[in-house]
Amino acid sequence: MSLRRRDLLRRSLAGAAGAAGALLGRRARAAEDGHDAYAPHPGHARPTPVLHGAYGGHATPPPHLGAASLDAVLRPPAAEPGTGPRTRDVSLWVNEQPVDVAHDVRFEAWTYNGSVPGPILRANEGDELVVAFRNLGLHPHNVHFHGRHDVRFDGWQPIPAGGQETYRIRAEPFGLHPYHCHALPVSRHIARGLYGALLVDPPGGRPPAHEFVLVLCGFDLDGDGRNELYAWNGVAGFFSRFPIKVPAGELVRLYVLNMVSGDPVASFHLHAETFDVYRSGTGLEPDEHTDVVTLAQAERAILEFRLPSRGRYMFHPHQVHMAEAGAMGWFAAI
Ligand SMILES: [Cu+2]
Repeated sequence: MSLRRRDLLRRSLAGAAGAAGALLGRRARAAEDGHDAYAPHPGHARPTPVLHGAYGGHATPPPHLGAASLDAVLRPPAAEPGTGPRTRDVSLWVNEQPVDVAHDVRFEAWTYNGSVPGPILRANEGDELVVAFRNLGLHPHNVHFHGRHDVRFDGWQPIPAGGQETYRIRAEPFGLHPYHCHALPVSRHIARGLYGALLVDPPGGRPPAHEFVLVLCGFDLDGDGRNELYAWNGVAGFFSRFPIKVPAGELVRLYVLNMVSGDPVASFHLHAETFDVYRSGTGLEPDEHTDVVTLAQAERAILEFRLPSRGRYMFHPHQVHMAEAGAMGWFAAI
């Protein structure tokens, strides 16, 4: 991370902490006074002067969150293989509300259904999603799905504040598809948090596995168009504090989606193991076998692997400034 970005991040986080963030505030003030409370020895490179925590935990989650606090956006609804195409009712609403994205960091977010990212949607290929959309915000919003569907319901048309719309979206092809707001300027509406994941299962489903959704988020805290904080599933440092527990030797399936606005690419990197990559999840044979998969904005992949022995396996974007600013995490094989 460049000095400028580290400084920005320090100042952004310190500003968000306010008078109540005593520890961070003291450190930030000391740094601004020319006394760097972090510098271990004169002449050493300055460690990233933001927050604290275990290795990789330069940002920590709000203390009121527990290990299960992100389950709604981490653990997908169960697949329902064997059920024929059917109609599924989906309710999506937008509101504009602050969300806690790290300890002492409150972000003026725009959300689907109250969270960033929005809810995980899941369907079988061929299902029809009847999406009842309500705009409870103060700006025009909407919801646009990736994938293949009737262009009349593509969702780019702005729905005014207080308005509503019903979208009829065919869930196809099978794979992992983002949904997001497409109101102008789109970059702002995505950066504020209006996105989520739609999982579409192939006919017959996929083999049983421990499944998790990981959506990479970027947060521009000071409005300069650059992200100062990054997070898997909306809370910086969450999976550093609360590793994702999986049984050793059993199949793990990740649905990984890059919704960071403002950085051209991000990646997912797993330590000490390799994985199969199904790009966009639209095939049943892996596209590659590797330990890092790079995703441009809105790109996604399904990853499968087994962690062979008990231990902690680190994961993070290999854009290490993102990892250092909140997007570090662990799997704990137990
Ligand atoms: Cu919007």
